Amino acid sequence: MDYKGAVEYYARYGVDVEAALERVSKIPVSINCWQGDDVRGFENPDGELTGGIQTTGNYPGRARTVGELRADFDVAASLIPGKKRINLHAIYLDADGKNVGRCDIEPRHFDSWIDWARERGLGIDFNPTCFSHPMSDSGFTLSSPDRAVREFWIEHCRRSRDIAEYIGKTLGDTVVTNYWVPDGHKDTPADRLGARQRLAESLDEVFRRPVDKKYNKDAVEGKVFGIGAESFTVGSNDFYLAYAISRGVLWTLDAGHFHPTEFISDKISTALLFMPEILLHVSRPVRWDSDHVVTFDDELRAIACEIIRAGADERVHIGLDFFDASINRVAAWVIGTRNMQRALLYAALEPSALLKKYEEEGDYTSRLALMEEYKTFPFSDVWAEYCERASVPSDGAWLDGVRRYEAKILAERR
Ligand code: RNT
Ligand code: ZN
Repeated sequence: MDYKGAVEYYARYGVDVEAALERVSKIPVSINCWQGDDVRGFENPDGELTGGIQTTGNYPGRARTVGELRADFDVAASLIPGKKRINLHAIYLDADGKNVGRCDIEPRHFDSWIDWARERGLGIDFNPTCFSHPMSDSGFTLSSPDRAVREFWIEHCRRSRDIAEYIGKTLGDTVVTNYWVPDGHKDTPADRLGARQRLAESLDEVFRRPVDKKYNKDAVEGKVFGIGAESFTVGSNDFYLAYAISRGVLWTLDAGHFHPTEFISDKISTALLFMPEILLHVSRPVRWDSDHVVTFDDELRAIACEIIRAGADERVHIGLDFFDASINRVAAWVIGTRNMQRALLYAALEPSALLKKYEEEGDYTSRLALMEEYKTFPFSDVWAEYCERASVPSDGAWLDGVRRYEAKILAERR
């Protein structure tokens, strides 16, 4: 089938393909900068990744400098359709090779990122980095029993928030700042309440200064466990759900931060009923919070469908969170982000009005029949059109571009 044929095909099910293309082209996807260099950043690139998260693999070509990371990102972005943002961590500062501490970071260390993003029409999102640092070696940051440790991380988070607001103001855009801390116990704790109370109090300190929500929105991310923190995570999902609702900040749902049969797609509708906005970390957990590259799987499509069906295009901020060091990292960005875009388009083309009608009528047979038939609608023709209009390859030919870049540039990085 060609595009025209596909438009007619979808129309028979009440789906306006042109409207779907238009809609999806406006939904930004925030691309995780940390896929480009295995979450190392430029503060101390030779340091160890800690905090209970891990990259595995030693594929050659990791970006080692700000310049390399940006060049790699440009190649990836040129192969991805749709609206893009870049998600930065505080450790990706540009300090001209100088060593700047976590509590010494300033807005100016991100000026070159702002210029770079502005030239490309990219939005920026931000994260304080509360791991990979001697002050987090105890396994605790904002919830540490040691006041000096807590104060150190409160200061780092405050500075990160100031930087985010500055980025938002300078770009005339809204930055979403996500707070994730690794705090947890390897073994059964004796005082869960105390730790959670300290975390809540520290976060309240971080958020004390009123911020202009036009320029910065804060989001808090919980999880189940991390490596070395298997028994207890201070910032559990429930903790942050309650915190987000009571403090009016965004709740972050990371697809890898739940038990293996628990899915974030099912949580989106609940969140939308009780809070104005949320942040997603779209990831792919394989047996654990492994942060595999996002694939076009059932859960990814379900996540996209929940956003689209709810009309929550502007209330759900989509961020990607994966880091795979075992494959070409530029390709990893392209694969994961194209899949997110692909899923959004797939969702926008769903004959949802008809499906909802069947459901209201109690006609579950028709609902199931159409849901299954929909899976093989001529989606690839519409996706190809979407890519062509965005001047990016519509099929796997994008890999040729990455391979050329690999041979010329990445292979030289030894
Ligand atoms: C860790 C969280 C967190 C990080 C990134 C690097 O489990 O998912 O979001 O992956 O901030
Ligand atoms: Zn995450």
